[in-house]
Amino acid sequence: MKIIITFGTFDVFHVGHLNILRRAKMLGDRLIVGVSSDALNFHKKARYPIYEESDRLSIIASMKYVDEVFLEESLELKPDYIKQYNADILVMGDDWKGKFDHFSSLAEVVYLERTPTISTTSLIEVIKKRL
Ligand code: C2G
Repeated sequence: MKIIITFGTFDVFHVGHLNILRRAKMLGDRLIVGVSSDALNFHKKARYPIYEESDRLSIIASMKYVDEVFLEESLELKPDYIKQYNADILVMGDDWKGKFDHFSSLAEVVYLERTPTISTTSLIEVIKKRL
């Protein structure tokens, strides 16, 4: 049984999010997703997500590729989450390339290519322009 773990905010869910979850699941048997809390997001990006954490958790939990979700409360807790969920592989998009290499003694670290052109930020800009 190979366990995969990945993390993200997954705000304003889009096909780039779907693609990474699908490809992450293909690397193993069980996919666990840490969804960044609203507070963590504010800490990282100085703004709250559009969708609140309980909705983001529900959306991710409903994905057929996802076996379990939990709330990621702190970036510093990654090693604890990896151990807690017995993860064999940590998957992140390649915008994080190199940033998690130091966890390679705990789990294999794999960066998957991001889906080009789409992002939550660009979607918000497009929506704003159309208003
Ligand atoms: N992603 C992608 N392609 C896109 C946009 C996002 O593959 N066009 C991936 C990101 O690389 C990430 C995941 O989707 O692996 C979630 O993206 P975000 O919600 O932007 O996650 P982020 O805010 O970077 O949070 O602890 C780490 C953080 O929680 C990651």
